[in-house]
Amino acid sequence: MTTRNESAPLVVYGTDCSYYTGKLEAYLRAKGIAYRLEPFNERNMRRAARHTGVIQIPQVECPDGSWLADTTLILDYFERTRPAPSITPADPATAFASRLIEDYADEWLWRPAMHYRWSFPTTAALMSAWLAEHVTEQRAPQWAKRLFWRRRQYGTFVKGDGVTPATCVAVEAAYLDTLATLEPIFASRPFVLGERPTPADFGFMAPLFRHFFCDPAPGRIMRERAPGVHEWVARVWNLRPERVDAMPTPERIPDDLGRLFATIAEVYLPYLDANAAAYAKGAKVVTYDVRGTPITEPVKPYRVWCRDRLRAELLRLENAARTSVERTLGADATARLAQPSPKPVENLILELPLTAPRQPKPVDSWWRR
Ligand SMILES: N[C@@H](CCC(=O)N[C@@H](CS)C(=O)NCC(=O)O)C(=O)O
Repeated sequence: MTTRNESAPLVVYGTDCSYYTGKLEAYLRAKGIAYRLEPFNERNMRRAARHTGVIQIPQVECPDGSWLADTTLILDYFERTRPAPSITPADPATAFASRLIEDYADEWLWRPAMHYRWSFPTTAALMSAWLAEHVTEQRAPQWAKRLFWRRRQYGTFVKGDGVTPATCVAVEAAYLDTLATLEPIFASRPFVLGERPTPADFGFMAPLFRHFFCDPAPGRIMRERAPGVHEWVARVWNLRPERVDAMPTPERIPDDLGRLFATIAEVYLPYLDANAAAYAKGAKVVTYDVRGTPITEPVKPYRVWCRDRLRAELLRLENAARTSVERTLGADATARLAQPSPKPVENLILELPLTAPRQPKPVDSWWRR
């Protein structure tokens, strides 16, 4: 019989160049939750998928044998089960704003993060060599592994996700606008919503840390244009629970976030609506407009679920909190988000922690079979 040491560290399957692994690690460090990073490979990904039903990183194996997946759900789970020090604002409107920003930041900036990693030849050469070296299981020469990674990542997440010569400027603008939006905010306070980190900071850590800060091409742009954002990445990575505990929690949505909420209201939420409508029609791709640029990309069932989660949180707000959100996001955008998606997506991850094996055919990170 094996005994399980429940105070042992979590095992996080991931890599230290990964977007969502970086977000999760930053959060676990801030909370003081011990973990060990275990490089992913085909074998442990297959094993994780048997428990969680998804093929993606990071995935977490807990000391008691249960499993966690999806960084948004994992943050929620630990905010419930290990609340101190809390990163969830007590004020409901501010908490909602932090979750909306988290979702926007880690979903919408995925494409520019992949574009800056895989479309720029020296960065792509470096990162494909890194992956070829670290994902050791495949028995193939290094050059073939490098080629595999370069083609796979570019094909799936750049070209295959709507980056073309016609959309490239709009995709890059998402990164450059993020820097221009955040730089003045970090000149006046340490975190997105105030003096203490919230889910908004960890959502932004996904693209801004492992890709935009660490990768050569976008890293140079960050250092030149937004040294305050560069400093914020290190600040979030350097959080410790004792320090977080002493930080005052934000009590209201700051009124200088207009540019960020305008992008969410004018670009991200209309995209989520278009994705949900295309999903309801059974379409494989969706075309929508980003400030004058049409973008076509695969329909993502996962993001229908993201939309419906945000909607459920919005509907739970009482009148005063709902009014604060309307003031920040605009009445029209708030009313649109309050509408149900035409066809909801079955919740594939369910409640964490996961304790029973899942369906035999796992989904990918966008919940496609
Ligand atoms: N919603 C998931 C997304 C996880 C995700 O997309 N991870 C990426 C790597 S950072 C991945 O595994 N992509 C799938 C692939 O490369 O096939 C989360 O928050 O954990």
